[in-house]
Amino acid sequence: MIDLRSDTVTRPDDAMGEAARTAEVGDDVYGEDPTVNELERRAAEAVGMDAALYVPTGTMGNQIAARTHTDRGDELLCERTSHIYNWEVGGLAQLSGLQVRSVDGGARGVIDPETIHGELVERSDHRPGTELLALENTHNQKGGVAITAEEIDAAAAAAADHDIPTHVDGARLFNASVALDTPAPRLLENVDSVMFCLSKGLGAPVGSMLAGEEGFIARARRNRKLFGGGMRQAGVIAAPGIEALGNVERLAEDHENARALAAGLDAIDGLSSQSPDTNIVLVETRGPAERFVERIAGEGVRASAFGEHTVRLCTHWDIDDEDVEGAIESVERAMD
Ligand code: TLP
Repeated sequence: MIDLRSDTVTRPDDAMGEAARTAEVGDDVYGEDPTVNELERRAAEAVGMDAALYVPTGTMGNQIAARTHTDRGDELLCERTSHIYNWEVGGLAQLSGLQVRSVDGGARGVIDPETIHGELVERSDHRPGTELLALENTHNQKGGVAITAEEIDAAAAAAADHDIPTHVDGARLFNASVALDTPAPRLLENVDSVMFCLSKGLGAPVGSMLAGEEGFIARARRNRKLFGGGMRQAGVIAAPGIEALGNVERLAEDHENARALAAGLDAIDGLSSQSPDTNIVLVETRGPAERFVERIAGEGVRASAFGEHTVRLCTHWDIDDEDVEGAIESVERAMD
């Protein structure tokens, strides 16, 4: 089976297993797990922020960020197809009492500064007040689009004009960084917080990081406990996370494989696919996406239906160029 449903399906390698087995641990709720502390230090450095917090999932990282930046009843502005709004079980409403104002970010999923100026709501006796702008990089649902530093700067500057902070859902931030050849700290120069996942292209079995300035992370740490994410001897899972931070450059292979996959699928009658920026390939199918996913599963390829006629395939750490060739051949057979 060639599993292209997500880059979350990867298995840890021997180095990660060994790191987990030999990790020095302590109680992280007391701040005493040296491995978690080391991961938090290195993660903050990797994104050019003051401090970082280890969280079990990307979803929790995003939700803690939203909770920490806002008060109940506030509004959060985000792109219409963003993960934080569409795929996190309505957590913004359920966990933080937020109302979402979603706007169209076009083909790339970027909110332009004019839209931000026009959509932000000033707090009054009648209106909630927008208190957070959330961006996503890479943009998952738009097909792993790598948002440039200039695009992020422009959006964050528009929000900052209204004293509103910007959070980046950077589940795949390092994919953007590698694709654009822009260091992650530069991509985040003008934003207030970022979440990135160790458990996607970087290959760790579990874990994500939330980073920002010192005071923000201190408040976020309290909210992590509130959301049930205070872990104990978490060094066992943080140690593979430290290994994962060393896998950034390898992401270029996933991007190359994704481009080859998209080209191969686009050449098949009844399918179309554009060359991706990073590791996410979107394929438009003539028939229903669900049916296409079933048919290719019968030929040994797993993918995710992402819309009525859209299917997502992700390349990742367990997929090499032979798997890509094999996947294209299997899809060809399924389409016969
Ligand atoms: N996304 C998953 C699915 O939920 C769609 C995937 O397979 O891509 N932000 C973005 C942009 C994400 O794509 C994801 C995961 C998350 C946040 C949440 O991360 P986890 O799964 O660790 O909670």
